[in-house]
Amino acid sequence: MTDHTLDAFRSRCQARIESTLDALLPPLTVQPTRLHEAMRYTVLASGKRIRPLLAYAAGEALGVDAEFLDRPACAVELIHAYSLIHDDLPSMDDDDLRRGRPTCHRAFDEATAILAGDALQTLAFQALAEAPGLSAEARIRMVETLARASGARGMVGGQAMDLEAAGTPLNLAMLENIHIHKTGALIRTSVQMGIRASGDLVPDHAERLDHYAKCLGLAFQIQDDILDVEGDTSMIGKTAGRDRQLDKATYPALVGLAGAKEMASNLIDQAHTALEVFDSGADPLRWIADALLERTA
Ligand code: GRG
Repeated sequence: MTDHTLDAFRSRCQARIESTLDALLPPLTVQPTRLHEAMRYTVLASGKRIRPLLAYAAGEALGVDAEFLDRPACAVELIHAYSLIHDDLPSMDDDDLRRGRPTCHRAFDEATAILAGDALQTLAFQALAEAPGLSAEARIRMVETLARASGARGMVGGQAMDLEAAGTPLNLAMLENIHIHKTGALIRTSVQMGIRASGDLVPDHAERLDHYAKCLGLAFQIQDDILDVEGDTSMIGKTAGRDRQLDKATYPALVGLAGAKEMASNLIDQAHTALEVFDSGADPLRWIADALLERTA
């Protein structure tokens, strides 16, 4: 490993992520071009790529070559992109802006946006099923992991719980349960991709990485809530969609801003503790954990 900073690690991964996504997405020269344009419009916009970065970082901790994680890392990003398109729809959060640009249904139309999300979801599983260099067993386990994390017992379930809870008072445990599913499941899966790609694994190491990912997923959401309250840069490129208008339960609302910051910081400490047995190969995971607390967008 020649990189010694998060920036260097990120730019090394970024090139792989962007070229893999570009190669996976259907070209604009092929029909139906409007659908393909909507898919590319959303996926190739400037996201933070946290989920694919985590997959590569978990792989690095376990000595997995990055090339084996190109497809798994991008499969998670494709699911994430689909979830953002559907989350922004008028029937959900009803947002006009995403990543600093009109949301997919605003830039195209609602039907195209729904179909683009659908097609991105299936593309994610195709990308995994056809991933080169991985054993059939690794690929099927990745497909299973991603399907579970994205579906009714994972992200979609979390979104459903969130919608059902709108307007009702939530306690901390209820809020945590929503976010563990809605946001956390996919972040956990990103790390799982690195674990699944590693053939030879000490069981304790898998558990530790999974614990790291669980802490990170929750800390990510708490930090998201903190950024919304603080002001704020997190609203750049977004509109006050229904999510924010309904006065939903958030961590700062339940435990105060200082309490939320303390919770996020404790979770990052726990994430670091989980990595204690790993050598410097786990440094990218450590850098990502620290950067999460410092993020402003
Ligand atoms: C509609 C099926 C369905 C699911 C939606 C994840 C999700 C479930 C909705 C996203 C809503 C949201 C804004 C949640 C807050 C945390 C979060 C996931 C933020 C967006 O992720 P980032 O910050 O976005 O990684 P970028 O644009 O950087 O990729």
